[in-house]
Amino acid sequence: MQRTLILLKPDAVQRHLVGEIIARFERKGLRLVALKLVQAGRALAEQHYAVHKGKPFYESLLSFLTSGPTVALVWEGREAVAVCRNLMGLTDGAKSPPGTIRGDFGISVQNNLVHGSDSPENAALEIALWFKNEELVTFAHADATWAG
Ligand code: IDP
Ligand code: MG
Repeated sequence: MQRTLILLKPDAVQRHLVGEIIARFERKGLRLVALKLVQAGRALAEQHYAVHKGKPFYESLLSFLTSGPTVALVWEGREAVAVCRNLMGLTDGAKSPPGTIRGDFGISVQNNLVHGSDSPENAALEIALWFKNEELVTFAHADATWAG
């Protein structure tokens, strides 16, 4: 079963949108594997956004991600990476359609509320970056025969 890393970035926490956003992933039928509140430091932010090093928005992005607590989650389910990316919407909140998280709650490009892994390979790397193995919890899901 595919897994993905989701971050509710500091703007989601500061704007009291944590419950609202988690509910969208939960109601979709994804299964929770791990969840915690993290104050990211510079080193973690640099590793997480290493692919963007050198871009004009890189330093600002690191300041944003370290500016307050982030909620880190791992979700599991069929096509979890794509399912989560679709729930999130486009990077730019202004261009993201209504019904998506970024489309419903934001207008900024940088402060776009959520991060979601963009491939199963990156998901594995990102999950290992944010969570220790023992923080990933495997359990039997009561809806297994219904939700797929
Ligand atoms: P994604 O989060 O939709 O995958 P990426 O292109 O991977 O988008 O960018 C990572 C994060 O960097 C975005 O979520 C956003 O917070 C920020 N970002 C991306 N492009 C810009 C930009 O042009 N200006 C400012 N911030 C940006
Ligand atoms: Mg990305």
